[in-house]
Amino acid sequence: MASPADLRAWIALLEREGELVRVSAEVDPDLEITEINDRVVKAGGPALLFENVKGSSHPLLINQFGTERRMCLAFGATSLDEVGRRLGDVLEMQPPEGLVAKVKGLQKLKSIADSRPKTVRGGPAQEVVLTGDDVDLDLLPIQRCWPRDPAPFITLPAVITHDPRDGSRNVGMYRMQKVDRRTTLMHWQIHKDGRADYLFADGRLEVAVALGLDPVSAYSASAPLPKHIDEFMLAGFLKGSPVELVPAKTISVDVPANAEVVLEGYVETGDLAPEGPFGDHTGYYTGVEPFPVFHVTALTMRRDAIYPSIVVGKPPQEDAWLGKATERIFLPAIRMSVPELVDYDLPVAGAFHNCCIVSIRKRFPGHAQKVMHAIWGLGLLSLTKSVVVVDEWVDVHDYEEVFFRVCANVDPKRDVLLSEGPLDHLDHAPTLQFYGGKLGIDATHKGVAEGTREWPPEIEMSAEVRDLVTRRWEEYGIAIGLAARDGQMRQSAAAPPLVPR
Ligand SMILES: Cc1cc2nc3c(=O)[nH]c(=O)nc-3n(C[C@H](O)[C@H](O)[C@H](O)COP(=O)(O)O)c2cc1C
Ligand SMILES: [Mn+2]
Repeated sequence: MASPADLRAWIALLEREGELVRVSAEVDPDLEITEINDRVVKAGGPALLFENVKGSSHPLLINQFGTERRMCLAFGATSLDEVGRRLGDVLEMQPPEGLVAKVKGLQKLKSIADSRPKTVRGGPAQEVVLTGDDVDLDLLPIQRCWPRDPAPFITLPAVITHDPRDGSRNVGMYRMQKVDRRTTLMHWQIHKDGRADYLFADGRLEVAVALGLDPVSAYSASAPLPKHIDEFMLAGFLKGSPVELVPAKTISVDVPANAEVVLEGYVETGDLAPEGPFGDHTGYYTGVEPFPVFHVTALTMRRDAIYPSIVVGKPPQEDAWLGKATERIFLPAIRMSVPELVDYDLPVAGAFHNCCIVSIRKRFPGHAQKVMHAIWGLGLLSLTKSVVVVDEWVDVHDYEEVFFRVCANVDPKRDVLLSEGPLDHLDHAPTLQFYGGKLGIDATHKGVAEGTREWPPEIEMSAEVRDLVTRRWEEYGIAIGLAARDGQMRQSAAAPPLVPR
């Protein structure tokens, strides 16, 4: 399965798979689309293509990422873990032994080499070119998402900048509050690479914004890569074909040739204006803060451009699946630094950085605390507010089981670590913005090596009796079916010894 080449191919695929509904009734981009979409997202419903949006001749696509199945279709994969393995295979590459391994190794290296974006002559993104006074953001069906939002916001952009020091490209997804026909704000939070490019600029920084990309390129803008790594390279690697770029019309930035819409323009040092409030993915409104002003010098687009949108708000929302994709895709990369990490889960209700559950192969006293500190030291995961550590046999995605382990295995005085450090820009809970408390909960088994009593064995029925009851089940005439045992938690019995004695 290949991933779709552009937004049109993606829409066609969604339609073939019964994953898209076209809405021809006129709808208002002012709040109404949010309410429709909120109901559909929460019901696990389809992507929506609103063909008749009040005040605009361009259709609006929303909820393209709203389920795990659609996310897998986007990546041309059967599971998000499979996408993670594609990346893991390359990260884990060892010097090959023998001819077969060498050939395989070369294929992997080729997949990296082929992932570099490539420049092409032209593309549909520039069928229509509006510059200067002709630039008009009112042409686009930009949504005002929530009642207290002061203006419409562009919500699903791929914002492209170059580091003024070394020219390296950065692509990120940041909401853009519309100010007028030719101006928006750029919500670059303090921990983000886009913000760093802006801060390194002395004067003007050119910015391009691509709207309506193939789903993998769009996803890549949200991926938390180290600063010097180009998100479009990740997109090319995950798609198996390079992102194609064309030179922009009014700035020296290359833009995706397949985009539906491109905004070209610039921001300037010290040119800030109040942004917000905005109904955010925290489930609350984020307050008003100064953010850079983006001046649009050109609007280029396909003749019949489709405008992509997303609404964040109280979880779960569509962005849950962009986050889950990141969680799965980056697992192998995290294991490169934290090899004892078996699995992790960022609960959607925790807005991703409020809680991280990790399972570890525990080998020594204090191992859980080591992993907490590792999480607090890793990229954007460093913003994680609370870390819960469980043993390797616990399913981190089964919150009921995690809750059981936390309740059963924790002595709050001994196993709760209070620390402090950087917190997410949008977190309204800490007393100071950006900085506050961290909570680590060690819900692993302990033992004498950690200065505590002998840990009791977990209750588990013997395999013989389980088999016997399974064999005889029909005989008992109890009509609830064997499924009753499916909810059983995994047992520690099969696991290697805990803390070495
Ligand atoms: C729907 C959506 C909206 C987002 N909005 C913002 C935003 O307004 N500001 C921001 O800094 N990050 C936002 N993010 C998160 C960034 O896209 C993400 O942290 C990304 O890794 C930033 O890229 P960068 O580190 O290259 O700057 C959003 C993510 C999603 C999925
Ligand atoms: Mn980046």
